[in-house]
Amino acid sequence: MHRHANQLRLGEVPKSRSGRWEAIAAPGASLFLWREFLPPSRATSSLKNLQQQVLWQRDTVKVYGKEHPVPRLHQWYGDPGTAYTWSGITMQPQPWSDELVKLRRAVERATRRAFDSVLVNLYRNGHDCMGWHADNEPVFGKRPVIASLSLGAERDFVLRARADHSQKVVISLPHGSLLVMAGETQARWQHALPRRKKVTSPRINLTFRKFM
Ligand SMILES: O=C(O)CCC(=O)C(=O)O
Repeated sequence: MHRHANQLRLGEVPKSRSGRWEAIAAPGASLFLWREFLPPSRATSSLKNLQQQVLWQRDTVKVYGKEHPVPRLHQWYGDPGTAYTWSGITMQPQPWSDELVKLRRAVERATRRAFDSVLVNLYRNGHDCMGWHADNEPVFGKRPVIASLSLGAERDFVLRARADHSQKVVISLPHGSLLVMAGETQARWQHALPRRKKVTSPRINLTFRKFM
């Protein structure tokens, strides 16, 4: 992983807290990581609450006419009117739970951004994963700010430049960390959460988003 604190673009993250954010170097992308965003005990209680309380959904996607199970569980929460369609699946927003409201507030304070929806993913173990994609749906605008909170097993998050797939950045996302993807990240890069077969414990990731 490459980090250059001097490349932090102030204005995209709050100045008062900028010492806590690391800028991740990836040409054309704007990526900021706050490793110890949630104290471990708070992160662990949120992980447990979400594991129990989220109405986990198991979906399939059609690839070349064949149905495949999505290799993770998920759910979509948001304000009314924030239905989300990706890979042919339309998810109607569930109402925010108390746990999700608390997490959203903490993320909004840290980023000084408002979010109206969140995709919650459960990777049951290292066999669960997410393939290459960008969160570039027009409903999130041209330069979406997406705040990604990680709870549980530390997993590699990999980005590759659209123009040159050999240009890659790997970020290991620890328990309680908050990653912000902003600016041209979705337009110029794709990301994935690769399979890591040695990982035996679960991870929950929440990507907070805002409809335009
Ligand atoms: O689990 C992660 O860290 C990635 C999630 C992701 O890529 C997404 O929700 O679009």
